[in-house]
Amino acid sequence: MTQVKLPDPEQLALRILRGERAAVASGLNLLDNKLAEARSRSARLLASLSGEHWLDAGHLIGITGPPGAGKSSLVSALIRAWRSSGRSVAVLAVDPSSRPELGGGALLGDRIRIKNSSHDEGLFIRSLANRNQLGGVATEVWPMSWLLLTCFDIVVIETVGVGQTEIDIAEIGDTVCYVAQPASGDTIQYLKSGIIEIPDIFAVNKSDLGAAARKTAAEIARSASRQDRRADWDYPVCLVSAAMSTGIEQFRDHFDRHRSFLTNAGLLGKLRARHQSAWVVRLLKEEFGTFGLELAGGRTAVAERLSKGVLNQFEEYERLRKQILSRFMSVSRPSSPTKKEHPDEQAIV
Ligand SMILES: Nc1nc2c(ncn2[C@@H]2O[C@H](COP(=O)(O)OP(=O)(O)OP(=O)(O)O)[C@@H](O)[C@H]2O)c(=O)[nH]1
Ligand SMILES: [Mg+2]
Repeated sequence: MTQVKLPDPEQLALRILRGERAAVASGLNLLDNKLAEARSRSARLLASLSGEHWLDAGHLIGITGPPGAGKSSLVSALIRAWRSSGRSVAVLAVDPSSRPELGGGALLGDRIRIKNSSHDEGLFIRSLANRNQLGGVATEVWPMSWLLLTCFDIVVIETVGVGQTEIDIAEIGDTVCYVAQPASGDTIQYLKSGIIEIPDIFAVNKSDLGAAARKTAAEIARSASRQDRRADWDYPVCLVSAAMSTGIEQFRDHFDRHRSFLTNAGLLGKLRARHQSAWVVRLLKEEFGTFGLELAGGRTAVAERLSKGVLNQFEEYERLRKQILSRFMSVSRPSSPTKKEHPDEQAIV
């Protein structure tokens, strides 16, 4: 097996901050690499990229919704609107790898790419197979989004909503948008579930279908207004058509409005800090289970430590990870040295 040479993290960070495409791609590869050496380099890379500005740089947007609702088409339309106002955009398209209806064809990211110029320097698209068996968003997506936030104005994560995905995306994005399919069972299910509490913006795509789209928009507006949520945000429901390019500018403006709302209310930094903690806790739990988390002091203690202004959560994660591993070793270490001579006995412990 050929060994891939891992990049020097500090040098790579400098190149990423200069906006070099190849460096961004190689940074994402590093973050996606699970080998021990890659992980420690990832933490160094993110440490070099981080700083106070992390808490208010760019805009991280999650777009979710049922299969085929038109998420990729809408992202393409939004990209054109953002690019025409001079803003740079990065997209992470999370592909549910096990979807047979895709027939092994184009990855979601490729579909977006086809509709936009692949030679545009202000646009970066990466497809990511979702390896999370439980249908949620894989934990790599979060640090990847953060890397992209250091060099793009807007970072979009597109995922197919399957319950857990929406919950996960709400722990990543500054703004979450749900794209509904007119007159679909998925949307009705969605309205009945508690998940409707998550999105900040709703879009009913395919408004060119007429009455069905209008009816769905009215149903969503009714359900959304019944939710006991923030009184100071209006949870807009937009009727849009990616195919006909209608309603796109107003739709784009709601994203800006939501970001301004978060900043003006002093919520953006707090939200991101909370998302950082949630990510560390989730990753530790995924890797070591509840027992591992207990060895690090328990969920509440970890979240509390992280909320005390520790800026680089990635280094904090590595530190906690080492702490858990060393505690694991001391818990599982046999108390009597003679046990070493009886491997069968140790197996029982
Ligand atoms: N009539 C109509 N069709 C649309 C519109 N937008 C997208 N579509 C069609 O809907 C289908 C799905 O579009 P996508 O953009 O791939 O939808 P998606 O939600 O990203 O789909 P997945 O990522 O596969 O879940 C395609 O056949 C599009 O051509 C629209 O505004 N009107
Ligand atoms: Mg798509």
